[in-house]
Amino acid sequence: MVFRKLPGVSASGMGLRLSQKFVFLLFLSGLVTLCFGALFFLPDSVRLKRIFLSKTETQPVTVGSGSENDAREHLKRPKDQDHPRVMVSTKGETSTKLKSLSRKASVSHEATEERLTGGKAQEDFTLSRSKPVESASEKATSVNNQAASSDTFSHMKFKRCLLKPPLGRDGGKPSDPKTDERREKVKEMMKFAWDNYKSYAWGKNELRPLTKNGHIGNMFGGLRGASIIDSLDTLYIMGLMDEYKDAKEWVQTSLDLNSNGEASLFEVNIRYVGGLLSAYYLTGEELFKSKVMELGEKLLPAFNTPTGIPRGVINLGSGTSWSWGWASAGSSILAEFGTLHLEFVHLSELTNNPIYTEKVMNIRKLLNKIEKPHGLYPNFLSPVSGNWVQHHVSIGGLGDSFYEYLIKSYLMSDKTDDDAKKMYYSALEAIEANLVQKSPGGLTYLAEWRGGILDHKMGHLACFSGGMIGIGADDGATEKRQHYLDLAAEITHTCHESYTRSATKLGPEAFRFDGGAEATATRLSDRYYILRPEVIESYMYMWRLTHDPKYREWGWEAVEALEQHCRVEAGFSGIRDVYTLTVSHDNMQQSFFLSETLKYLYLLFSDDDLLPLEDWVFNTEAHPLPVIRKSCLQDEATQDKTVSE
Ligand code: DMJ
Repeated sequence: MVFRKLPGVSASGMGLRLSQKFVFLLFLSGLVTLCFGALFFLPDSVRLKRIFLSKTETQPVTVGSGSENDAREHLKRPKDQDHPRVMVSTKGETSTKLKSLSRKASVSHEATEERLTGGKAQEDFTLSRSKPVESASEKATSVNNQAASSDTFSHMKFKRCLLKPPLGRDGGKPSDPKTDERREKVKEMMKFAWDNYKSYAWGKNELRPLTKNGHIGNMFGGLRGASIIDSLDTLYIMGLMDEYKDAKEWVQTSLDLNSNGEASLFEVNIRYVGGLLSAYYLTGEELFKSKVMELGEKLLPAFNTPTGIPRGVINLGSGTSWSWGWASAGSSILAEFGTLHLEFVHLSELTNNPIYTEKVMNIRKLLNKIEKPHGLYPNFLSPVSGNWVQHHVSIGGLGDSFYEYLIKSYLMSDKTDDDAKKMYYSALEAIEANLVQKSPGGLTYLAEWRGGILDHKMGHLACFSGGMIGIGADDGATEKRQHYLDLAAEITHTCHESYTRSATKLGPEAFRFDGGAEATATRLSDRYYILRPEVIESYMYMWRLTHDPKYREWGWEAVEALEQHCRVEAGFSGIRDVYTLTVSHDNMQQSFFLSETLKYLYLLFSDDDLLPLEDWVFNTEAHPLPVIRKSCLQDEATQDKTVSE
């Protein structure tokens, strides 16, 4: 390199100046680095630090209602959406008083965990959102599922393992003309509900029958078409084939699983996963199988918690999960994390990937091990510490379908899942010892339990238990079988009473047995009916178990009441007060009306060979899932056995 000589400066002098400058620059840069580094030691509040070190990472966001009162109101409110027999409405636009979920920046997930591990499990109604960490096993899942999907489940073979044809000899058509006429009426109701949904709310989650538009709500994380997915199997078993084809085509062309919203893990599981699984098993359409496999995989990150107990809310796009803002101290809800088993076991069957079963077995293991007050399962559990957060026990909202899934897991396993069986019968014993009560008027009911104190209230949601105790009766201890059947009948009778004691002959959301009340709502806020199925569900099971004609009569009373008070020009609507004949409609046709209420009514008026209980178990949204006959499925010899369709 050639230096041009500056006038008056020797070559050596120029070299000296340059090295001085170099040293000076070096010193300067050292100083700057030192000052910048010192910023890290300043307290968070110092402005300089905030200017220079603005956060680039995602801030934890909390979602929840702003106060305990708001949250409690949320728990009670009548909804336009539902939740695990919780009155959690998730769905609510029916009451103008009600506040919807609001976001507020507050406690981070980490902070919540710290409190919990510190043993201070206080009531905290903020939602904590956690950034998901994709575990090695989850990373593997995605790959595994792809691999598993190529290992195809044989629908043909599955059908050969059924004991009877799913739709019976003649679609369950009853020979008695009166019953057949009633069944046709229920089918007409389904068609009416469906046609109106199709006309005014197609592709939305639910129909608003008064305003003749659609409702999306915030339960399904941006997924659409809840009424379509919930209706697939009902349309199919009713033989409404044009409608079923429209529904299937919508799934094919428009069911977009790449949504990025906040979903209830429970609701997506029971409605979407359950609905797609049933549609696949009943029809053998690969479309439903591939959709449900894709969706199942999106739910897995919800289990990334210290205990493996999933949180209630998940973002289906990012996999981020967090707890409901209204749930005590960032807890998970028994009826939510306890209502995954049936669907997840089937996901493992279809994908040939054990991960789904592992996830729910892990929940089972924890619940089996944990100490239970008086043998009861409280409704709130910390997904961080694995401890109960408070001692509220209910067979209605917040607890209900956990118990249902214990006995149904046993039945669905072809009676091989002995842990589920043991857990169910000991839970039932504890329920009988602590919650089952007899009113002064002789009605048997299930009270709620709050740290040892009984609340003499029974929710409409708890009325599913008549059917549950009924289907479990036969597998109980020999000396208890008749007793369980009697108990199931008594509870179903009480729930029927709650209907007959109202002006509309429909039952309230909750009824009480204190202050002189006998199966009636004493609070204004408990008087609504949102087209719920539970009472009719118990009629259906009790009919199948006893063939006592009163259950069909009771079902027919419900049909007449629905027709008279809930049918409006463009669909069916819930009502705000069952005790007045001047009805006020809530403008919501719930998707479970199509999947459950009308399906159970149709089954009630059908022969028992339509979806026979030897072969099928209904998930909590009334989606039929087949009993898994492992030995038959693995036995090559079954190839030769035939079952006519
Ligand atoms: C349905 O979504 C399910 O039955 C759930 O288990 C409870 N609530 C509704 C119906 O009331």
